[in-house]
Amino acid sequence: MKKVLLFCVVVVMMLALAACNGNDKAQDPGKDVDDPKKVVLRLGMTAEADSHYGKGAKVFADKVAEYTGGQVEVQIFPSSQLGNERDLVEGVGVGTIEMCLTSTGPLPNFSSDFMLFDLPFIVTDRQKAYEVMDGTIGQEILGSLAPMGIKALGFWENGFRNITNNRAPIVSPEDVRGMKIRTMENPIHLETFRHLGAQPTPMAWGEVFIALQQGTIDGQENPLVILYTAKIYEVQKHVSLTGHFYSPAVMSINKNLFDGFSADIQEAILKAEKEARDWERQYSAQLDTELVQTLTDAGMIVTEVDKDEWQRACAPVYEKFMDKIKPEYIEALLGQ
Ligand code: EAX
Repeated sequence: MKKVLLFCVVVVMMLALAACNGNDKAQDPGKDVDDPKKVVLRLGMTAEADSHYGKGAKVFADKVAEYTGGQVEVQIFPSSQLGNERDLVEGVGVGTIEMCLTSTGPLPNFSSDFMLFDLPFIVTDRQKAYEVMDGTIGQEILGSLAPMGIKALGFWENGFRNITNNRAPIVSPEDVRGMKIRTMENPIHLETFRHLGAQPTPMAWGEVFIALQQGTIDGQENPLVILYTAKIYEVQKHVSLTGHFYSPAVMSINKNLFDGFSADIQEAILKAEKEARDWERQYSAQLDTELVQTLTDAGMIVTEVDKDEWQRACAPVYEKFMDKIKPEYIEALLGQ
């Protein structure tokens, strides 16, 4: 009897030990339980899989697999599956997810340096923006997220933002007066539409389609590729090509995780990110040209506007934020 009892105790202890080890593997984020040597990087985004973010992330994932010899796998989670953009940034910072690709819109909530890009019409030429973003100023701004636990790898592109609505063609700045326009959770975006007389409504991207469908907001503003891939044309009749804000996007990875990689793996990820970033930027610019006709064919009424008139109307917003943005940053973008 004693031998049977002892045998049962040993078996239970062995099972408990195995379960504990199994749990350790399962709880270790970024690990593949079937292949402990393999690193899995979950990459979250709010945009759709067929958007510029989604296709650029696929190029990144393929290059990471190639350059690491399959040691690192990037798994892409589009359509806000892992949360809205603020959740994604916070998650990467604390390590609950490994990577994200988000617009810079919510980033001033984490580092005011990112406000630079939100000033209306501060960017009118992509190439000049790329020079600043890829130079010392851009790298300084990316580095400002490090205290958050985030290694911001590079600036990708979301694009020039255009206003949509269901009431009537928006031609002049006064046409948005009184309109409930959804904006990102960004202080300059909010102030700009407030200044124009609209009722700006900050909202996570994942809630916008339903809000437009139910009419709780009149319009929103985004690059054409977001309008197309998120099917905004199904719930919005008009788009005006204001291009009032230029949105970069930022590819981020948890800093502790990245710093813990070997030099070879770090080099492979950095090489893959730069090549995929450049691919995504040119793809985004190409779509801006192609999608005017595509959205027209999808039933939207596309309105050209006098951008100089819009730039003059938005200019007073600058003075409200001059004390929050380094003057040399603004000169670098305007002076290019
Ligand atoms: O980053 O929230 C937005 O309007 C963004 O453009 C979208 O999440 C893609």
